[in-house]
Amino acid sequence: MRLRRFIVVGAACALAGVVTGGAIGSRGAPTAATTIKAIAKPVVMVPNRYIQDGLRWDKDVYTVASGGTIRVVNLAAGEGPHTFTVVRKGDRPHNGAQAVNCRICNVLAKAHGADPNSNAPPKYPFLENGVGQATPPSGDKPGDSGVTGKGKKGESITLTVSAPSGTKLYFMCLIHPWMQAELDVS
Ligand SMILES: [Cu+2]
Repeated sequence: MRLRRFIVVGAACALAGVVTGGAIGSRGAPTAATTIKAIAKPVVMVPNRYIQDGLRWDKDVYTVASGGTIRVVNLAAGEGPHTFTVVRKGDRPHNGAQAVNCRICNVLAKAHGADPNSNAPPKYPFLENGVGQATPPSGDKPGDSGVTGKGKKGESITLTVSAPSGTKLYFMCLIHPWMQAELDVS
């Protein structure tokens, strides 16, 4: 996971986000199988001001039935893989400084066994409650995480969501900390 690079890009994007404001998401119908797409909107640049990264999740809020599955697809491979990582609501970066040095990202990237100076895949592709493992976690709480792959377009991971109905899971990408969205379990 390319820590060195994403920190720089993240800083630019987070600052730009403050300027432009955020979009309000729409809620979809609850389903047993939900697809979450990492997509890339065009990069925006204002000379001598900022460059704004267009990486994002395709929605702000997703829904899935308890016991259903989510499939996380990398349709934005220009900046490598992404992670689907459940975090505590308050652990998400909310400003540029927090995105530049994303505390929870550093902790969980380390748990994944990522080398910050390498593009190599992390030692553990998944985390269950913050502990590295080879197989997908049951998605129900902070620290459940998965890397979409090696950074090729179309790669995906699938997790079963075991959280009970009514749970709100807040997730983000550890590599691009502004990629944040919500998964409502119905
Ligand atoms: Cu990402």
